[in-house]
Amino acid sequence: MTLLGLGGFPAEHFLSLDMLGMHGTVYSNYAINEADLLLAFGVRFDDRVTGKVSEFAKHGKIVHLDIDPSELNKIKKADLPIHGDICLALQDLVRMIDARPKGSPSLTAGHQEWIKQVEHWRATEPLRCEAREDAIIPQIAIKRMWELLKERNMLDDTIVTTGVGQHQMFAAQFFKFNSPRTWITSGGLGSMGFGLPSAMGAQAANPLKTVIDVDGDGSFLMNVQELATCFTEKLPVKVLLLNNQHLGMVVQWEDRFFESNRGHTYLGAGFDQPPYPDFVTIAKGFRVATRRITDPKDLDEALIEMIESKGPYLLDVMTPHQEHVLPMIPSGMTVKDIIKV
Ligand SMILES: Cc1cc2nc3c(=O)[nH]c(=O)nc-3n(C[C@H](O)[C@H](O)[C@H](O)COP(=O)(O)OP(=O)(O)OC[C@H]3O[C@@H](n4cnc5c(N)ncnc54)[C@H](O)[C@@H]3O)c2cc1C
Ligand SMILES: Cc1ncc(C[n+]2csc(CCOP(=O)(O)OP(=O)(O)O)c2C)c(N)n1
Ligand SMILES: [Mg+2]
Repeated sequence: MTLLGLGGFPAEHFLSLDMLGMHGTVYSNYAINEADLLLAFGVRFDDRVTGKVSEFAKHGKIVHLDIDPSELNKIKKADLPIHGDICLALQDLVRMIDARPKGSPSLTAGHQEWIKQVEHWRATEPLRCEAREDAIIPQIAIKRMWELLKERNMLDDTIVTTGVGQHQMFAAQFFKFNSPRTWITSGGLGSMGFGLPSAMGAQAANPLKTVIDVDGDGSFLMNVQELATCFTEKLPVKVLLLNNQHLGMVVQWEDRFFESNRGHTYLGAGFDQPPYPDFVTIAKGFRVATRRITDPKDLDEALIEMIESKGPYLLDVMTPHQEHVLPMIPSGMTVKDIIKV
């Protein structure tokens, strides 16, 4: 699945390979790279998915189905381009499969070896993150939130939105979306500031659901004034703020590709200073319930307090800025260049 497709197929299904692309799983990228046939339905081969286009899915044949004819053969040449609505096209496909004469060879014959291969990649190259005793790792914060929601049977009634950056990618990787329309994120142009307003819209449309904005400190700051709307309109949106005091995604590129030269990517007031800005004071100013945590021992209790709160809530989770989103296929490169550690 692409970033925007998450939830379209249950992440916990054994055939799910999770996200592909720049920060996708190793196993999905290997599978796309080695597949004989790629059914690319309702996707537009964004550069964060393909990396170097000429090398992407080079091995197999591509069937590309899109409702917008201008997308066909635009970025990636398709062996079979199909212009149509996916709903109707899939219904037609099922009808054609059902109409095959009795005794036709099974469509899944020969898939066993392939599935075994994919299982092997998945077992040997899982998404990795290591908990620390001295700091809350952003991936763990998201993973624990997912587990707590699952334990409470709340997953199908929870909608997650995000800002743009590392926290967005960690959410895509570590929150397992099992149903459509439970995940709202800004891909493509990737607009920081998207998380809170989109959560408010989702909450207004789904008053009985739990809506959680997993946000970054930089992104959240761009529309922080909307806490007032949450308060006045009684929108009980929750914000899980992964506060690394940096424009973390840019810092990651600085660290990996620009010898850690910092270009105004530090947001804090000094490493010996308390967190800046003080989001807890800001939330209090808007009369939004809030709490800051730094100790991993407090994580579960604080997450439960956030999930169970009746009104809007801001949980300010201090996280280390040294964490990188991995795996990563650097821009314009191929699956062979994947960075795993
Ligand atoms: C920091 C950052 C990192 C990112 N990293 C990744 C990454 O690792 N992996 C990743 O996948 N993405 C990543 N993205 C997102 C990426 O930029 C794109 O937004 C995303 O890959 C596009 O997904 P898509 O092609 O499924 O969706 P869209 O761009 O929405 O394209 C959907 C396509 O489906 C067609 N369509 C719509 N309705 C129908 C219909 N009814 N029938 C048929 N066709 C239809 C549309 O015409 C369109 O061509 C990242 C974004 C950011 C900001
Ligand atoms: C409006 C806007 N400006 C700049 C960018 C470029 N950009 C992408 S991610 C990012 C850093 C985001 O920082 P933060 O919200 O704190 O998230 P983190 O990566 O630290 O999790 C920036 C500046 C953008 N996507 N949108
Ligand atoms: Mg940040």
